[in-house]
Amino acid sequence: MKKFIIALICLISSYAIANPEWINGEIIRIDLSRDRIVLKHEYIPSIKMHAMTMPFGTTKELNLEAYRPGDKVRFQFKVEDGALNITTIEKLK
Ligand SMILES: [Cu+2]
Repeated sequence: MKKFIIALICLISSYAIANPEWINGEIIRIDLSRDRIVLKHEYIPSIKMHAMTMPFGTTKELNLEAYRPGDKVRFQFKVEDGALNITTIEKLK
């Protein structure tokens, strides 16, 4: 039983590392020319950041042309050089 629990904990923690959390937000502004998006995001547990409106870095691969201000989205991000950069984004229905 103890072995099983340890295996389970390892599984859960590796899952958390391989699968970054999804954060819900709303698009406020999109700045394609500067690869930047301003999002109103909910609380982010992993970095204990309270809900706020702030800019995130983006890449061309995210195809942000398909998004408009006011869209409700969920996204994943990584912290690079103190900036939050979006790695995945998708619209919420
Ligand atoms: Cu923030």
